[in-house]
Amino acid sequence: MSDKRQRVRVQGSWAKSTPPQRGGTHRSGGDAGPCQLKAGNWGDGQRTFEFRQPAKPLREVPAEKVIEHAGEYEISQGPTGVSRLRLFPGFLSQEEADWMFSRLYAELPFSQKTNLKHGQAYDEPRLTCWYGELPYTYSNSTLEANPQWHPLLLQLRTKVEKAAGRSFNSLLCNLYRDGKDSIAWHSDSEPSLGPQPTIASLSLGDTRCFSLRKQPTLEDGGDYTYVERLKIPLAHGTLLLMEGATQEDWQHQVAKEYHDRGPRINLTFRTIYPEPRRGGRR
Ligand SMILES: O=C(O)CCC(=O)C(=O)O
Repeated sequence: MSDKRQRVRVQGSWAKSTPPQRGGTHRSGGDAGPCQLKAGNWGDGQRTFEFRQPAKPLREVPAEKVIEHAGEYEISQGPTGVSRLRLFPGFLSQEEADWMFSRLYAELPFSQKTNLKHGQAYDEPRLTCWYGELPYTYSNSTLEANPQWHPLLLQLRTKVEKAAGRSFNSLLCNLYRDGKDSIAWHSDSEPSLGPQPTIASLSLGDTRCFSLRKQPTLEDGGDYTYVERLKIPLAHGTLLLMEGATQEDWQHQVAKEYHDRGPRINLTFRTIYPEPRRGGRR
């Protein structure tokens, strides 16, 4: 087993794990199954079975783990370094989170961003707005610089910087209007974010499930079947920090949900460095 697939080391605590998905244990190839009909017994009404070891060892699909308690979680360690999450449920009090959500929902200039993939334009399934001295390009489309921060966002930035122990010069705001809005698997690894970026993500409004999946090893060649998976319910007023190699070694998403969900605002504070303009890697 390579370094990247070492067991996760955790300083906080895992809340619980959900049962394996997609069928639990998988047999990865091999043409001799564990059971085979014995030749010569056809038609006599008494079939017997002979056990044979599978040609290849069985491989477990790791159970998805849930993180829901405050703490610091080293989710992996590898040649690229440690991937770390820090979770602060109740970072904002209920009362604070309530009035901040109402004001930001009413006052932020959310709009539809259109991206480009394989020459095809598509609308993101959510609304966004961007704050920062520099533009931000991802998915072959650019959010222009917007240095006029909303005063409430400046207040929140100071509070988030204190918790993170570092400063941020930019903010991507996402509005998920309902459960159908989402963000697909990606990592925040655009060159303008520099190496090993820290992303500070503050959630307001309805709870949505934030999922992470490990990048597959080279030998798995892009197959995510056996990768480690994590799930974090991001509730009103929760702050999540993604640090170290997290953007290099993991991807994240907020999937669509098919039951009622109210609106949710997610504020992701980042630091952007100047770079020649080109498309991101989402
Ligand atoms: O809404 C979230 O919690 C995640 C947002 C996100 O992944 C992003 O803006 O890159």
